[in-house]
Amino acid sequence: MSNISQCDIHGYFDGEHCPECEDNWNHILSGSQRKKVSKFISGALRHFPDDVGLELDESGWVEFKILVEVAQRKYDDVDREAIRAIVQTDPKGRFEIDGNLIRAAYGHSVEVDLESGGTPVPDILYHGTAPENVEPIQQDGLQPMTRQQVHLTDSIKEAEGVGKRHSREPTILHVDAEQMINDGKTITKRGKSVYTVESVPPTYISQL
Ligand code: HQG
Repeated sequence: MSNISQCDIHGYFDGEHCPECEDNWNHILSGSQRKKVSKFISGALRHFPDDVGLELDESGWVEFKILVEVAQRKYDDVDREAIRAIVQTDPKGRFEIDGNLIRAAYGHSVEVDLESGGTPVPDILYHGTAPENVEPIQQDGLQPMTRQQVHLTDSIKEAEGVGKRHSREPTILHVDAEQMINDGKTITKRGKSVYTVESVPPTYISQL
């Protein structure tokens, strides 16, 4: 991940040079620290809130300032501004802010009730997985496994990236989202390019 900097005029940005103008910027966080802290706050909001003393409400929200305190217990040099910068520049839109509250946009294994529907969904979505999962997926469909939802994307490239977390040569599956919606299933956009759904029965899945 690249460093995060801040421009006095245009706000936080990736790298060292403001995309809008060439000057007036300050260093906020190194790429390596950004990655570590981002993983930690994602994990805290998605998987282990209890372990770090966070109490999420039923929709997954927690006060931003409490999340900052929790992150500071582990990384004593991060401050409110560093976390805000991580959240605002996240390439996948992993976090949502609402007033003084923050939550993970998707990816939860803890039970949360995120509101569903309401955003347009492309006709075809993609899912990258390990080749050895393809047979069981053709049998049982895509299941949430340890998470609350199945995660799909509108980008083949991103599906490849997701699949590479599971296998060096991932398989990309096509999901007929249009047909699923016509059949009454709810698919919801989360973050910038992730779409979640309760499950995907095999009939909607084909291989790229
Ligand atoms: C597989 C990341 C056998 C499924 C990504 C996947 C994503 C089955 C694995 C988000 C199966 C679960 C989630 C079945 C599904 N039989 N295997 N019936 N059904 N599987 O990590 O989708 O970068 O829980 O194919 O971008 O890989 O962290 O899900 O391989 O959006 O923000 O079971 O996490 O986002 O793996 O990734 P995961 P995922 P971040």
